[in-house]
Amino acid sequence: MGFECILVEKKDRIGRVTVNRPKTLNALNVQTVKELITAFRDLKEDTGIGVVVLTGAGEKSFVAGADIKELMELGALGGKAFSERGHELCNLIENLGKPVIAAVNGFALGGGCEIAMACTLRIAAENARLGQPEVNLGTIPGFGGTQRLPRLIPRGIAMELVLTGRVMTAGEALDIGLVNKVVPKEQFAEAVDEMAALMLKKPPFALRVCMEAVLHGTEMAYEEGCRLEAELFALTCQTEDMTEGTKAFLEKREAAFKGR
Ligand code: CO8
Repeated sequence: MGFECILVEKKDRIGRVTVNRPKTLNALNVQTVKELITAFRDLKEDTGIGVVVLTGAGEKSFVAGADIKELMELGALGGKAFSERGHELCNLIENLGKPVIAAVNGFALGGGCEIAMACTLRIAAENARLGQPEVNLGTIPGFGGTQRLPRLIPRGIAMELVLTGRVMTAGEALDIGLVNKVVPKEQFAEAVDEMAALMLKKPPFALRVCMEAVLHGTEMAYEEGCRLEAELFALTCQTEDMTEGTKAFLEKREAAFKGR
C-alpha cells in the first residue's frame, strides 16, 4: 500500500502505524485521515496482527490536531464531512477487535487527543502534552472528544478541559486517568513494546471479547451489560484457548495459546 502521510510496518504480529507529517507536528489533513482508515481496515482484517501501535513521527509530537490550514477552508458541508470521517476512523480504531496502543510521544492535541482516546490504551512519554484546545480556534472537538473524554475521565474535568482548552502535562493526564502510564523519553519505546508483548501472549479471542464487553457493556443498562458479559463468557468456553488456559493452570505450566 503506498501512503503519503503515514508509515505502516508489520513485524512480529505488531502493526505499527506512524503519522508522518513532522513539519506540521503530524497534523491530520484529509489525506492522512483517509490513509489511516485504509491502514486500520487492513490491520483489522489481518489475522497475523495481534496488537497495533499508533504514534507520530519525530521527537516532538504524536498528532497536533486537525490541520488548521485545511480547517479554515472547510465550510459547513466540508466540516461535517471531515468530522464524520474522523468519527469513522476513531470508531474503526475503537472497534478493531485487537488492542491498539497509542504511543503518545509528544503533543496529542485536538484531533490527536481524540484519536488517542479511541485507542484501547495510552502510554505517554514524559514530554507529552494532551488537551482539547479547539475552543481557542472558535470551534469544538469534532472527532468524538466531547463524547469520549467524559467517558474516560470525570465529566466535570472533561467540561473544564473543553471549555478552557487548557493543555495538560503527561503527569496530569495520568492523574485524571486519561493515560495509563507515563514513561521517561529514553524508556518510552521499550515500555510500549513491553505492553504490546504482554498482550500478544494472551488469547486473541479473549482480548477481543473483553474489549467488546467493556466498550459496549458499559453503554448499556447494567442488566443488559451483564447479559452481554454472560454471552461472551459462554463463547470463550467453547474455544480451544480456554481449554488450554485452564489445563495449563492445573498442570502448572505456561499456556500455549493458538488463537482458536
Ligand atoms: N495544523 C497545522 N499546522 C500545525 C498544527 C496544526 N494543528 N500544529 C502545528 N502546526 C505547524 C505550525 O504551523 C508550524 O509550522 P511552520 O513551521 O510552517 O510555522 C509547525 O507545525 C511547528 O509548530 P510551532 O512552531 O507552533 O511549534 P511550537 O513548539 O511552538 O508549538 C504547539 C507547538 C503548541 C503544538 C502549537 O503548534 C499549536 O498550538 N498547534 C495547534 C494545536 C491545536 O490547536 N490543535 C487543535 C486543532 S483543531 C482540531 O484538532 C479539531 C479536530 C476535530 C476537527 C473536526 C472537523 C470539523
